Amino acid sequence: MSDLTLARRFPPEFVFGVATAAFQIEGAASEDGRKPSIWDAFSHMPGRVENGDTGDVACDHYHRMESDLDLIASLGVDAYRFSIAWPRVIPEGRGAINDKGLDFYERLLDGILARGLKPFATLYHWDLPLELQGRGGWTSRETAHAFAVYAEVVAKRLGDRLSSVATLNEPWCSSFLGHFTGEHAPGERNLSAFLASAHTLNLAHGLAVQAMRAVRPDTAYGIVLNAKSLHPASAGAADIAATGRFDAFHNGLFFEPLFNGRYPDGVSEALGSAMPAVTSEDLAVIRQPLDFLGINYYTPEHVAADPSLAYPAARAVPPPLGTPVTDMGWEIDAGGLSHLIRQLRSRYALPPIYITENGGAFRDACADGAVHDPERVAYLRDHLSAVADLVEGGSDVRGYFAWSLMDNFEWAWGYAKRFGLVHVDYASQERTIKDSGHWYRDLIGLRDRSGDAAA
Ligand code: IFM
Repeated sequence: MSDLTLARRFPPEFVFGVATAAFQIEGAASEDGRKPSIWDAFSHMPGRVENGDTGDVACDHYHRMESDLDLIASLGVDAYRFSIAWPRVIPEGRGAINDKGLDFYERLLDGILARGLKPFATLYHWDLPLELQGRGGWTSRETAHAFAVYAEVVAKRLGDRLSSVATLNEPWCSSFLGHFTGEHAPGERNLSAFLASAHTLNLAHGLAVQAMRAVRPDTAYGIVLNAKSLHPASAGAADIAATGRFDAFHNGLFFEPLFNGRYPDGVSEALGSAMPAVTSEDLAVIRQPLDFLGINYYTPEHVAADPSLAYPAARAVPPPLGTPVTDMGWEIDAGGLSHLIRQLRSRYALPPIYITENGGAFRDACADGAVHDPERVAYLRDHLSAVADLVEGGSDVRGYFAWSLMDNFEWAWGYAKRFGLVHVDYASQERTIKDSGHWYRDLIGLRDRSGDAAA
């Protein structure tokens, strides 16, 4: 299919954007009143992040915000998804508000709007104020209430400029990777802590939506989930049943309370003694009506039964040898995105969906002012084509954000993995638009904005 045909499969109002997150790009870790987050502490611990990388400087976006916004505008996108750093706004998580932090986001929003872009803000992309970690972090219900206060502060000061706010980005990562496998901050490895943090995050989301709606009822509120796109590793009954359990454990812990007001039966039965206390009031708070759901999709997973493991007695197995993968080792399969969205829509009454992240890490080399990244172009083309299939098939998918605007701090991988449409030379902070960035800009430019898109 030609790029012209692909571009014209999207309705004129479809939103094309690029995404980033505060900790991954901002740097300026201790400037203008910002205090440390759990990721500052974690990344400074030996052995936690590849190569000892930290977010101290990152892409220096805090100081280069205006030129980065020019860069975004030059890509021809409609929207910019970014996150607000809680430790800039309320440096200790609760208590004193830092006006200088809010000033930065006010300037950012003014810059976004001045360039005719739509701002899509996320309140929490993993940078919990470190002070709150000392009080139990996401395993403590106090943190949910502190988050609601932070959300209200943002709504009051920035709400007039915000059209769309997601509360949390990928709470599965904050809870599972942060509290169960320990790969992410705060690096805990404990089942009860994982389940408690998942519940606090769900509660924090609900309380924050309530708090922001009370201040700014007209803003669109939602949440961003990295739902797993799961397939049984074989047609055998054991693998099929294992996939169901795996799904409840990883996806159901978030989707069920958010959209059905309950935790999955299987999880509560199997892990009851490890589950936190959950009241019916909590469940009512969590199940707020939402204006949108953000879905981040990168790769599918194949699930096999493994009776040697604790519940869910299942594990993700690698794809067959020879399957194309990204530099993260993640299988490339655009079909996994359509499978996921169709499955979610068949299970839940969902609000309009945005694909809030999608993209690939590849080993890019910058030479003579150019970066040739044909694999990323192919990845984006295939996934956008899957999104077009969904839209044509009647799924209410309203936008797509490429992850990421530019190479950045890829969490436990530090700067070793590059997801950007724009290459960053971390020594000079020079930005170079990769071939994929040019391709994305050209595709967006080929859209039919007249309202009568050709087939
Ligand atoms: O870089 C991350 C992002 O912060 C959250 N979603 C997945 C991306 C790639 O790993």
